[in-house]
Amino acid sequence: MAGKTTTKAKTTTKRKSTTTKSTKSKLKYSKEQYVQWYKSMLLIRKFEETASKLYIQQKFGGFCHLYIGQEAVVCGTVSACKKYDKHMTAYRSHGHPIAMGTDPRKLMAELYGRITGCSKGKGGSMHFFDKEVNFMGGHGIVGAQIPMGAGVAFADKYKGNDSVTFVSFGDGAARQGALHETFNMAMTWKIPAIFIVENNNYAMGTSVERTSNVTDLSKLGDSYEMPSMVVDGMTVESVHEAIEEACKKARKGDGPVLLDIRTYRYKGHSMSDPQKYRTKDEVKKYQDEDPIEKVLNTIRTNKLLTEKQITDIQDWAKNEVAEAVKFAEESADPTADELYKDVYVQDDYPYVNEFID
Ligand SMILES: Cc1ncc(C[n+]2csc(CCOP(=O)(O)OP(=O)(O)O)c2C)c(N)n1
Ligand SMILES: [Mg+2]
Repeated sequence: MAGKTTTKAKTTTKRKSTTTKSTKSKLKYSKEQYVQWYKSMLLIRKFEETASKLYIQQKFGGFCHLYIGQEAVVCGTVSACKKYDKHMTAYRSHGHPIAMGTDPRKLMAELYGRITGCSKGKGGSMHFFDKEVNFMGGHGIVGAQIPMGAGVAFADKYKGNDSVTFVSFGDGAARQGALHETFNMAMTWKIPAIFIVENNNYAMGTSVERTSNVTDLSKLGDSYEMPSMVVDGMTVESVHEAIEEACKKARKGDGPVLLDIRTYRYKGHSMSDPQKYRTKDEVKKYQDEDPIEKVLNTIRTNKLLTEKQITDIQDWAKNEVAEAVKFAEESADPTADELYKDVYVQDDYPYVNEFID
C-alpha cells in the first residue's frame, strides 16, 4: 500500500506562515554549519538583487527568473549531500551553482552572454551549467529535467557509484505526464534519485489548487509506492534534515524519494510579471519568515558571531557580486566561430556518430 511507504517528515509544515521568533535553544548544528548557510544564502540573494537591477538597466537580455525566497531549499540540500552528487533544476537556476561553489564571476558573465560565462555565453540565465561542481543545468522546458535526471541517476547505479542525483522542479512541472513515467521506472529500478518539488505554490500565475484535484504534491508518487516527505522550505535546517534522511535510503539502494518542499518566491515569475494572482499580504507573510533572517537570528541569539563578523560577511557577499559584475563587464563576447562549437554537427559530439550513415 502506498500509504504505508510514505514517510511524513517531522519537518512537515502548513503553508500558513508565522513570524520569526527569537528563540535561544540548544543548537542542532555546528557554528560552522550556520555560518556556511548564512554565507551561501546571502551570496545567492545579493547576486540576484544585483542581477535584477542590471536586467532593468538592460545590461543583459533574455529571460531572468529569480530564486529570491527559495534559497533555503538549495542550501539545505547542498549542505546535506556529497560533493560528488549531482544536481539538476529548471530555468530558475541561479541559486544552485552558487550554493554548489561555482565562481559567481562565471555566472554573471553568463548572464551577460560573455565567452567567460559558465556556458560560454550561449545559455544565459536559464541554462547555467557547471560540470566541475556536478551541476547538470538549468533546463528551460518545464519538467524536462525529471526524466533526464532519472537517467543521470541510473547511470550512476549502472556504474556502481554511490552518487545521488537531486532533480529539482516546480509545482507546475510536477503536472507533466513525464513525471509519472519517470517515477514508475525510478521505483522499478530503485534508482538513486531524489525528486525535489520546489513547491512555491505557483506556476507562473496559476496556483497549485487550480491545476489538479490532487493538491498535496507529496502524494504524486503514491501509485508507484515512492516514499515522500513534506518539508518546510523556509527553514534551512528542515531541508537539510529531510535530505539527509532521503539520501540514506537512496544510497543504500532503496531507490528514490519524493520531497514536497514548501517554499515561496518573493518576486514575480520572471522580470515581467504584474503579479495579479496574489496579494501583497501573502508575499509579506512569507517574507516575515525569511530563511536568511532566520539563520542570522539563530547566529545572533546564540552569539555565534560578533556584529563585526556579521558585517564582514555581508561586505564579503557584496564584494563577490561587485567583482562578478566587473568581470562580466570586462569580458569579451563570443566570436562568430563559437556558433559552430558544442553543437550536434561537431564530429565528436556524444552519441551522434552512431546514428549517421
Ligand atoms: C513544456 C513547457 N511548457 C510551458 C512552458 C512555459 N513556462 C515556463 S515556466 C512555466 C511555469 C512553471 O512553474 P513551476 O514548475 O511551478 O516552476 P516555478 O516557475 O514556480 O519555479 C511555464 C508554464 C515551458 N517553458 N515549457
Ligand atoms: Mg512553482
